[in-house]
Amino acid sequence: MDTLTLVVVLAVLGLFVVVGAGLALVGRRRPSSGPVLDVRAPEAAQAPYAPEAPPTVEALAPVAGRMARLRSRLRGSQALGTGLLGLLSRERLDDAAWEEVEEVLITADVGVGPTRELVERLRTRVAGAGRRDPDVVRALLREELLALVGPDVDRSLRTATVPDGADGEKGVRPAVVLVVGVNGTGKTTTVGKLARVLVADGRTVLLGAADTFRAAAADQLQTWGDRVGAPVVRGPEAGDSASVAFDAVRQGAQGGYDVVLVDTAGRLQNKVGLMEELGKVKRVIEKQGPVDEVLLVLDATTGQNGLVQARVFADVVSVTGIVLTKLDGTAKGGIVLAVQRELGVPVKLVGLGEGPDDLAPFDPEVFVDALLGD
Ligand SMILES: Nc1nc2c(ncn2[C@@H]2O[C@H](COP(=O)(O)OP(=O)(O)OP(=O)(O)O)[C@@H](O)[C@H]2O)c(=O)[nH]1
Ligand SMILES: [Mg+2]
Repeated sequence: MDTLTLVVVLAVLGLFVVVGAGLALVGRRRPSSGPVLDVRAPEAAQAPYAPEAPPTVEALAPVAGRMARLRSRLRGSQALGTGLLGLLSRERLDDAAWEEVEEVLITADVGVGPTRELVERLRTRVAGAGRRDPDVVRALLREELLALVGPDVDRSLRTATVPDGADGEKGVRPAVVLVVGVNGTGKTTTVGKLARVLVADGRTVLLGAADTFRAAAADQLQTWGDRVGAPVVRGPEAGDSASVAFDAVRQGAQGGYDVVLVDTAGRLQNKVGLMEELGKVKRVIEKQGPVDEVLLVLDATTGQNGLVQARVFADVVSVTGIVLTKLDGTAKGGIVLAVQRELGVPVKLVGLGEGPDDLAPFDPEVFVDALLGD
């Protein structure tokens, strides 16, 4: 083989190597199975570590007129109104009939005192009216029930910031709301729902998880807070609930919040030690300033037992408003009347379901109309 042949052979071999390598490269880029779509977004493929995204804050339902919108949930309580209307429209309205009226009221948890008062007034007015056609009776009953509920009572929640004259400065401090009640009445749920109401109203809200008894309690509150963007002040598990409450109020003031809502642990009203502890929670908060609202949460389905609870709590923490929960699950709406009478404290909010927007400012007219099935 002369030199020229050798050069030609080497050149051809070189060409094969180059072409082969080129084809191999192309082959690797484009597999034989045809075009491939890379489903990974380029950023995802290269994204650096990112902490968990913050929870999405929910859109909130308007608060005004909420009880009217949720009125159908009061269907259970309608038995009271329709029962009364039926009795009052009877042909003969003798003593026995009036006793039945009393029975209906007592059975619906109206309570003995308010029942007597209502029956007396109705007797007088029915006698005075002369005629008893359904419209007249209904109008009378509506008026008297409404008078008993108290249409003009101030039911507003003190949740606006409060002028703070401390140290001669003209600042404001957050309104402080303490939520109390026996186990399972709906305290935490109410704090969560109320936070939504306030946030929807444009307030900034800080939550205090002063229920340090149950490990899950602070988490439950946190879930509510996250949904509306309200931070939660927590303490160590089984820690001192009064100090968590104190911290929450302090951080609320330092952070310039409008409202601090403090959730507390459920406790039985007959457990003296626990009730004393609740008194301490309030006193410790008051070292920084007054508590503006003490909301007692009562489960409407527990009836007269709720009144016993109410009395004891009122003695320990001087309640300023009642939240009557689970009114959607009872035929005994009369508890509204009884508890106000018992404590001389208005029902300010009612729970009408388990949904996040099922807490409504109490509206006496809507309530009485719902009782009468209007
Ligand atoms: N149907 C109905 N259920 C309610 C209402 N309010 C609260 N609940 C339910 O009652 C149950 C207890 O509610 P919580 O808020 O955990 O009660 P709590 O008072 O904080 O309980 P403890 O912290 O254990 O004392 C939950 O299942 C709530 O969904 C209401 O207005 N209607
Ligand atoms: Mg709770």
